[in-house]
Amino acid sequence: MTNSINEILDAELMFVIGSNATEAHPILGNKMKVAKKHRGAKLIVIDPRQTELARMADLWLPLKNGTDVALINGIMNIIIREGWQDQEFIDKRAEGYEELKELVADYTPEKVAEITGISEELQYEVAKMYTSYEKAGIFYTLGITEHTTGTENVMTLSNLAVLTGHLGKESAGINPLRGQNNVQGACDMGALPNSYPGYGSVANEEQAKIFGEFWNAKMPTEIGYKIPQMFDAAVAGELKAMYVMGEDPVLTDPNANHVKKAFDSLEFLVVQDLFLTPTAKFADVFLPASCYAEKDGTFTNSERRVQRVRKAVDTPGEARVDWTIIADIAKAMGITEQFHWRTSKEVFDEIAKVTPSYRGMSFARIDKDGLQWPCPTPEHPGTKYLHKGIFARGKAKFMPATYKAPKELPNEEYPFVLNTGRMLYHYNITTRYSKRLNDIRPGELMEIHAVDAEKLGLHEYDCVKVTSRRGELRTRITITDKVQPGQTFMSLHYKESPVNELTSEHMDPITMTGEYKVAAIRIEKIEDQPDLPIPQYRNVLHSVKFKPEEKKENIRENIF
Ligand SMILES: Nc1nc2c(c(=O)[nH]1)N[C@H]1C(S)=C(S)[C@@H](COP(=O)(O)OP(=O)(O)OC[C@H]3O[C@@H](n4cnc5c(=O)[nH]c(N)nc54)[C@H](O)[C@@H]3O)O[C@H]1N2
Ligand SMILES: Nc1nc2c(c(=O)[nH]1)N[C@H]1C(S)=C(S)[C@@H](COP(=O)(O)OP(=O)(O)OC[C@H]3O[C@@H](n4cnc5c(=O)[nH]c(N)nc54)[C@H](O)[C@@H]3O)O[C@H]1N2
Ligand SMILES: [Mo]
Repeated sequence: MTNSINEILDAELMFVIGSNATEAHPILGNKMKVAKKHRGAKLIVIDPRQTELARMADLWLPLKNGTDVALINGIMNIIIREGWQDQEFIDKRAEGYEELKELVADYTPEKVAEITGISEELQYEVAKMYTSYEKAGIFYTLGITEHTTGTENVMTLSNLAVLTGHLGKESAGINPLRGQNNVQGACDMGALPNSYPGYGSVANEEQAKIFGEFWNAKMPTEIGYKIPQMFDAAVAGELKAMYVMGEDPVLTDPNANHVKKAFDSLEFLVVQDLFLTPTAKFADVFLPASCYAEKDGTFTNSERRVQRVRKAVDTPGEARVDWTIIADIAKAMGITEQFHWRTSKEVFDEIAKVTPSYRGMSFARIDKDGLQWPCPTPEHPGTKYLHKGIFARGKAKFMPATYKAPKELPNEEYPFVLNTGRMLYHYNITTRYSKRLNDIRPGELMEIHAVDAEKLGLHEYDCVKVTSRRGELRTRITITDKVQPGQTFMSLHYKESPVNELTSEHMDPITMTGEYKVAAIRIEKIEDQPDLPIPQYRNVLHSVKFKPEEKKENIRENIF
């Protein structure tokens, strides 16, 4: 996030696109609700699904999946046509405006309405509302990134923010909401094939020299494989071994059949996890690890805040703290110069030493409230929001992008669009191991519109077989107007209805993120499947619908 979570409370306008924040980021989403309900903020939601925020929004744009570039280009076209851009900001702080202007001129309201399904009036209202407020922040998540045009989607949103000068100030900016508790920290640490801690490029000789001196080792300058490249290389017999830690790709990577084939092709697989996951079934060696409550260390959250994590309970059985496992394996491999840490504090001291944006941090300084990077010196107070006065590269560069349709569109054989994501009660594939949470929502319910349910002769909780070009699964359905006719939605949470058997092999060519949000599918009614559990109640955020035999207490009080 360029800005901080609490700045949401003072926002005048929230532009939420491809983000189901009240389910996927409930604390932050709650601040959005407070800003909207009690502090007069305006809310624009752009999402094909009618999320809770969409229902509260001043303007909700249920665009066709994967058409965001066209929509945002169209909104910029209107802004420029009406002269609502922030010309002073553009002149002072940006370059490439003429190219942007030229490109978006093609995105006339009529053309954009045709592509996106959003009326010309609604496009105009959004353009007007977003430019009518100073403190206007963009919030986006996977509805933007998990597409073949994910990179272009993000660039187009950045163009919009720069065009309107909604950057480098409080309660504004571009705010991608991070997924897992420490995904920001993992990236900051260089757990990526192309960067060192602090985002220096692996390919840069200068960086290789600096890190080589830190670690007294010769650093490679070759950029490594991204995850999908690893699977392809494994299938091709070019990659022989993998070490998978804290990830269950058999369930969570797209096109599961290809992933399983890749694991089958390896000569050696190590899995380090809390549970014997479906991926662990392919492993030659399983290393039992420790969860967040069993270890000391830090997590870095969405607003770049580095926070302490403290051990609360001992690890069970033979399980061990992750970094001690890695250090011992390194020693067993004969590495003697590095991995000498004795405590997690010593690990953090090394992090601060080698990561420029963390250099001013220590366990003592982050003890209570943490610190937001960049924090380059021991006196630096941390950084609440980015790009004040100057961008990292000097001037912001507009990156105009043309609209490209998703790779897989529905046809006669596969007439429905499948959109996938999450719901409040489960966390990716991990919370299914918790009996209490599993009891709340024990099985998948594919969302389908009443018009389509009727066509297929389906009733609430009926069982269906869902088929895509890559695989099939069984699930129960729920009939809801959260999705539009022709569209469906499933979560990634259930191994009994493993949605990534269906998702596509297409990906963003730059980030190699899968096109999780669009696949074409066919749905057929099948006889009742007793092994697929019927949930006791639906998502309470939308409607509380009890079956007659169930208790009629307030379900929220039961849960919390
Ligand atoms: N309760 C809960 N919270 C979680 C998680 C969880 O599993 N459960 N997982 C965490 C993780 S790892 C992540 S990454 C985040 C993800 O957080 P989110 O991205 O908010 O969650 P998703 O449900 O994947 O999808 C986001 C929204 O994008 C919309 N969308 C789909 N396609 C399009 C499109 O083409 N355009 C637009 N504009 N919108 C589209 C979907 O309809 C959906 O409402 O959540 C985190 N928080
Ligand atoms: N169809 C579809 N698929 C998706 C998505 C989607 O929207 N649609 N979203 C994608 C996204 S954004 C994400 S982030 C991925 C998530 O995919 P995964 O990362 O595979 O799922 P998680 O449930 O986050 O965690 C994976 C494993 O980490 C283990 N674990 C937890 N804590 C620790 C620890 O401290 N140490 C170790 N060693 N292990 C630990 C858990 O037991 C679990 O098995 O799924 C992706 N897959
Ligand atoms: Mo994620």
